[in-house]
Amino acid sequence: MKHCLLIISCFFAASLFSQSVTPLPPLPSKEQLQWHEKEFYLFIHFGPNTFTDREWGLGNEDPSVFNPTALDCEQWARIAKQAGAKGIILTAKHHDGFCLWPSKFSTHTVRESKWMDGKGDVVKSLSEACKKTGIEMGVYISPWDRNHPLYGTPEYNDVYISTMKELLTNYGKYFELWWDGANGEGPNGKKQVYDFRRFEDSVFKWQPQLVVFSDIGPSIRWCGNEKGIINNTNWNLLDTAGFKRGNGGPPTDTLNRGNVNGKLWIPAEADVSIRPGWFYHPAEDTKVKTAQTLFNLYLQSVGNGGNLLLNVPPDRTGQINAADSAALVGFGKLRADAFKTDLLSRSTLSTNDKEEPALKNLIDNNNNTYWASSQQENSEILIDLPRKKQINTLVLEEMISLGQRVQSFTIEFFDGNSFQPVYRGTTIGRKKIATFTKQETDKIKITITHAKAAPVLRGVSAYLINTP
Ligand code: FUL
Repeated sequence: MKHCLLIISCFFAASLFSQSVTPLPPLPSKEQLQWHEKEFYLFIHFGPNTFTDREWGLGNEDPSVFNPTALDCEQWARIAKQAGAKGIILTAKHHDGFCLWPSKFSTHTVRESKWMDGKGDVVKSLSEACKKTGIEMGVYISPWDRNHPLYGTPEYNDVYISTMKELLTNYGKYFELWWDGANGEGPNGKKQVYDFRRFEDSVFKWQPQLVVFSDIGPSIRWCGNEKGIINNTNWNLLDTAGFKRGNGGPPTDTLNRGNVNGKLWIPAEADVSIRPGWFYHPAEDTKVKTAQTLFNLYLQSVGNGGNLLLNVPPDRTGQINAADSAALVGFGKLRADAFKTDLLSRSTLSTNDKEEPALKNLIDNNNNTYWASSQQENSEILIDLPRKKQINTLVLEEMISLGQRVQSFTIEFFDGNSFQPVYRGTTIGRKKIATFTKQETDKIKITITHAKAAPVLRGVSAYLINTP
C-alpha cells in the first residue's frame, strides 16, 4: 500500500514538474495571476446621479437627493454570485464628490443625506454583504471631485490620499482599486495636477495585495473602449514610459491590443454597462442588454484573454432592477451551459515535438499543470477524439505565470481525407475562446505557428456552444 502511494505521488509530481521551463519576462505578480482567474465581476455605479438622472453630477447637488427607499446590498451580492461574478466594485465616490460612506474629509456624504437619518454607510453594507455571500469587493474612488473646495490646489492631493486611506483601512481588504482617468474642473474652475506617484505608494502601503486599475495600470489597464471588447490580438504587456492617465494615455488601439514587446505586465480589463448609461435612468429600463449580448461580450473580453467588468446600476430603491437581474442570471446560465461538457475528455494527444508524457496535462482540467513545447515555431498538437463530435469552439490557455508567448496559431479539423483550417488566431494569453462554424471531426490539429519563445500551454478544451 505504502509502495503504491509512493508511485502515485511520484506520478503526480512527475506530471506537475517534469518539464522545467525558463520563464519569459515580464511576468505577472501573484496578485495579477489571481486577478486573471476572476474573469468576470460587477461594477456598481450608484449615488446622487441615480436620483437626478445624470451621468456626471455637478457636485452641488443637495445631499438629500440621495435617498434609496429599500437599499439592499445583499441583493446585489446574491445576484452577482448567481451570475458567476467573482466580486463587486462600487463607485464609493464618483466625479460629483459624494461619498457613499461618512467620510471625515468631505461634507458631501451619506451623513448629510436623509437616507437612514444620515446614519447609513453603503461601503460598510456592501463589504458585509460580500463577506456573507463569499464574493470579493473593490472600490472606485474618482480622483476628479466636482465638490471638494480644495480640488485644483496641491492640498487636494493630501485630501485624496486621506480619503483613500479612510476607505482602505476601515472596511477590510479589496481585490481591486479603480482610478478613473477623467480630470475636469472642480468648483473653483481649476483642474487638478494629480500626484499619482504618491497615490500609488500610499495605496500599496495600506493594501499590498491590491490590483490597481487605471488607463495605464500600475496593475491592470483600460482596454481602450467602454464597449466590453478586447482585441483578438491581446498582449498582457504594455509600455507606459512617457504616458499619463486620461488624455496623455497611449492610443486606445494600443490599450486594446497591448504591446508585443511591452516592458510591463499590465493586462486589459473591459468595462461596459448593461445599460446605455453607467448610472440608473428609468428611461433605460427597456434598453438592458440581453443575456446573449452579454455572453457575446464575454467571448470578446475574457475570450480574448482579459477580464470583464460589467456595470449593473441599482435603481432608486437601491436594488438591482428586475430587468437587469434577469439578464445577468441568464448570462450566468449561458456560460455554465456552454462550457459544461468538454468534448476532448478521453482523447489521445500526440505531437510533432518530443513525445512528452506532459501532453496529457493539456486535458487534465488542472490549472497548475502544463505542457511545454521544445520548439519555438510550428509546434503541433494532435488530438484524437474517441469518436466524431460536432464542435464550434476551442478554448486554449497559456501558462501565463511563465510569460505570454504565442503569437499565432491555427486550428485544423480532419475531414476524412485531410486537415482543413477552421480557425487562424494570433495571441492566446490567459484564455482564447476560438469560435467557428460548427463541424464534425474526430481529429484536431493545433499548430502554434509563431511564438516569442517555445510555447507553454496549460489547457485545451472543445465545446459545442449555442450561437445566436
Ligand atoms: C468614465 C467615467 O467618466 C464614467 O462616468 C464612468 O464612471 C466610467 C466607468 O468611467 O471615465
